Amino acid sequence: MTSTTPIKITDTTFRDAHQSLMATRLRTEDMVPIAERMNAVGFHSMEVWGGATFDSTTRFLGEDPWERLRTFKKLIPDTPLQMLLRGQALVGYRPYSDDVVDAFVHRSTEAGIDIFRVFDALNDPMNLERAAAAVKDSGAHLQLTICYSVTEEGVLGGPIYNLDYYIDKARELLDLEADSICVKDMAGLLAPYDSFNLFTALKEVVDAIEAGVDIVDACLAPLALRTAQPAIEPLITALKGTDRSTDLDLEPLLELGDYLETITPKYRQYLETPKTSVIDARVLSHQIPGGMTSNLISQLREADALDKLPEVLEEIPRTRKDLGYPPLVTPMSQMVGSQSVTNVLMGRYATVIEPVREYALGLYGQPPSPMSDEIREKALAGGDGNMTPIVGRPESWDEPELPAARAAIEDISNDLDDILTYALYPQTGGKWVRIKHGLDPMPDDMKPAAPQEDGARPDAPSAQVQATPKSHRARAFNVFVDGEAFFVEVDPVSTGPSASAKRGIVTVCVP
Ligand code: 3PY
Repeated sequence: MTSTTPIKITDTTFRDAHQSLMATRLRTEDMVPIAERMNAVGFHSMEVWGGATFDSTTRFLGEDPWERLRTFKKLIPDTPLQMLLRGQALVGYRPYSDDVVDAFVHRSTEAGIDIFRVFDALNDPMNLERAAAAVKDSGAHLQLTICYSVTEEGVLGGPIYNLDYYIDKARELLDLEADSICVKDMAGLLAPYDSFNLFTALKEVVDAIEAGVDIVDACLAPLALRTAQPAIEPLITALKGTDRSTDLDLEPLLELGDYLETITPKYRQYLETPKTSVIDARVLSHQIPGGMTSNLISQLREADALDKLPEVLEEIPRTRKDLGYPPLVTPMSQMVGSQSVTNVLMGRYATVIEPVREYALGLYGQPPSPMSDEIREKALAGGDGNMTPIVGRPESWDEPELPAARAAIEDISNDLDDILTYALYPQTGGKWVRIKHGLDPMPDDMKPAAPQEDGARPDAPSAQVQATPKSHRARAFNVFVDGEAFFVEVDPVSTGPSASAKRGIVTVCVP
């Protein structure tokens, strides 16, 4: 059968796949070798930038995010490049001023972005407006996003996340002149029949533009599934011979997958999972998207309380309810996760974290359902006295932030790339700008590791061994290296989202 309406694929391998599966640690040097072949596949688009990649490159990888994007543009000239933009929060965790939003969007377009997928964690159009206008102004494709969420029932419907809610949202996005609309199902919650009903209803509203499910996100098999996206390869096979067949060849994709298999051992510490199952059916109740898991685990680990993870997973739906059922996506996922951890460790709302206070003040927009009065009062009671909630656009967004950023690094650089990096992340971005311009050395832990079978860093001054402590909170181990016994006291090495410490295995370096 010839395909009359082929499904198009947005490949996420270079962005959301590794963000979801390996804490956004995939380095440019490991993507470059296949970039030209990815360009030749025939994807509708490739999501290669945005989300957490900006933060991760500057904070952990010692890479310039702008240079990464320009490199991709050179190697991938024929496939539209796509980025994920968090509305007014851009690629950060708080809303920025309008001048930063405008400059960031225009600079991203110049550097190579063709399609901006713009979302807001609260689905509040106020947080999308400025970024949407900037994208239109820059001439790029504006893909506006509805974050898909459900309440405890786990299905489409009920008083908040029902069909009317999503149809209203779609209308709001059309008012913002969306070129296409994306339904973002961060944690894989959308059930098949709900999906059918949702897209049938949306189709009626958005018939002026591309209707129905035309494009799906997927990624190459080695970085697929678990907390990442579905794999492209079985999708192609499953649709073969139907009128939605993709027109993509399987063979080149298999070769690209073979390449990824050769580099993934370097990232083993992020990929390792304490569970055998690739399916986490509990996601239907805790609703935690992939990227949030790593944050939770590192926060608990820092507090030496990894054993509290099950309690935190139970607390998250309660905290989310208190805050008015925000969809769990950045930055709300971080906010709900951090407040839940605080609630478990210190007692419920004994401490209200600053972002929750700002949220209660209305600085993040309006929640889908009202926040609990009791929690709002608690949040506002602990502030600086100026605690009257605002409705509508915060005035602070009108106050330019770029001049201060420009002034802060004027002795180092006057390149807009660097000014924006600093404006978004004054601490970690600022540190990176100093490293980039040779004022500070590149820290060892930012340097790339060369490929090795066992995933160990070749430059590590020590042997790497595995030791099994008596409890996962243990700090002292008996370990054997080449048959010789050592007694060591260590902190578990950060293992990213996979938290191998949960099953009591840590990797230690023995001097
Ligand atoms: C991000 O905001 O980085 C996301 O990937 C949200 O899904």
